[in-house]
Amino acid sequence: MDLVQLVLVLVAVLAVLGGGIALVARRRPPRVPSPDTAPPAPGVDHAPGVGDDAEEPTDAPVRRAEAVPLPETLPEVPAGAEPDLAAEPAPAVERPAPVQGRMVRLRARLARSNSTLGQGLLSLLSRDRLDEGTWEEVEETLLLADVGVGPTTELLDRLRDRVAVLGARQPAEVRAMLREELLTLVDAGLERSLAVDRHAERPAVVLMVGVNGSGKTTTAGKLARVLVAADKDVVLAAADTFRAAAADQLRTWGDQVGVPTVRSEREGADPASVAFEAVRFGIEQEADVVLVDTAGRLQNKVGLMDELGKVKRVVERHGPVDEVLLVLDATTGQNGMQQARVFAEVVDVTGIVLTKLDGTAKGGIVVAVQRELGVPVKLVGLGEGPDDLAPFEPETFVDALLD
Ligand SMILES: Nc1nc2c(ncn2[C@@H]2O[C@H](COP(=O)(O)OP(=O)(O)O)[C@@H](O)[C@H]2O)c(=O)[nH]1
Ligand SMILES: [Mg+2]
Repeated sequence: MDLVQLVLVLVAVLAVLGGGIALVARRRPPRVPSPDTAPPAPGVDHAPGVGDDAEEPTDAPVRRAEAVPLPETLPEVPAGAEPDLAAEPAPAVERPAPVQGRMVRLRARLARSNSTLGQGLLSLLSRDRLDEGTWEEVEETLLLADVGVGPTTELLDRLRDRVAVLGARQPAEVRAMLREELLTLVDAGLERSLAVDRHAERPAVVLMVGVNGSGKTTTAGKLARVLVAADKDVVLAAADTFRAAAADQLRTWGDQVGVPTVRSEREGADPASVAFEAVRFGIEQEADVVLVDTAGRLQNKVGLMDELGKVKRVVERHGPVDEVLLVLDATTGQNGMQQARVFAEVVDVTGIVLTKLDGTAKGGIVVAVQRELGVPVKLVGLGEGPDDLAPFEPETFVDALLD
């Protein structure tokens, strides 16, 4: 390398370095020292030294390790639990309507769909002559409304007896008699309140079960609103992990009323883990109620039994489940009854939610399913709207049938 080459290389190196420095200098925003406060600005008034802060003022709050609260004991996590759960409370945007008097307000929907049952019976029993043909029509009316064979026979016998005693049948008398008998059939004395009161150290836990499309997610969302209206702190758990859309659907309901939804970001995650984490989150947040939405695929009974059983068992590591609500589509008739039986074998159902009662003339299913499972109908779905869920009231139901 001769001298000329060496000089060229040196010039090139200097040019590159100089350019770089110029670039850095150009990128740095000009720091204008304020005239009245005049502490020396690092990098401007003197060259930066080791340990100098680049941009951050030294009095900026520093997050220290001891400021982060740690739990005393870490809760036991079940095998296979996923850590990738997200629970962010959303800002409350809606104040849902209170639940008092809701079934009365929605009564027109019951009456519309059930007119054949109540009105039909009323007109049959008001006929001048009650011959065998008429009694057969009464029976047919009850069976068509899905009241079920057992309860139908029972009611028929009682009505025959009472009509015989009644003699001349005044319309008001017939109506009163039918009202009384229908109330007996619906079992007005059953306890129908929901177990949604917080325990001393943990929230109440409600499990929603039922087949696909029965209305579980919708009902969980509507129920969250009912509870929020009653000033309860609610957590939703998206334990239907088959499709991400199912969790999105639940979260949309929660977001509307500022209720957090615990979900897994991963499709096909273990539903039991999501439910477990949700209850843990509910305990941490001192929530009143955790509503667990589950999947309802009924490919085979064994698979369903395994999954639902596991969800319940794992959640119960935190404490007993307070309510297991079986969500049934009222329009599915005998099929729905068959499903009810399967679910009742898998989990101890504590209450029934009959959805889509607004779209069916088969209100008799209320009677049939209660009889079959020995469990009360606690809630009824009367439409797709957010506040179209009502506590089941036997009197309102029967009156709606007869008016
Ligand atoms: N008309 C009517 N539709 C309902 C009612 N409850 C739920 N649905 C509809 O039923 C469909 C299935 O509901 P979804 O909650 O997704 O069922 P899931 O599969 O059991 O979670 C949705 O289109 C709901 O809007 C109800 O009480 N009345
Ligand atoms: Mg669902």
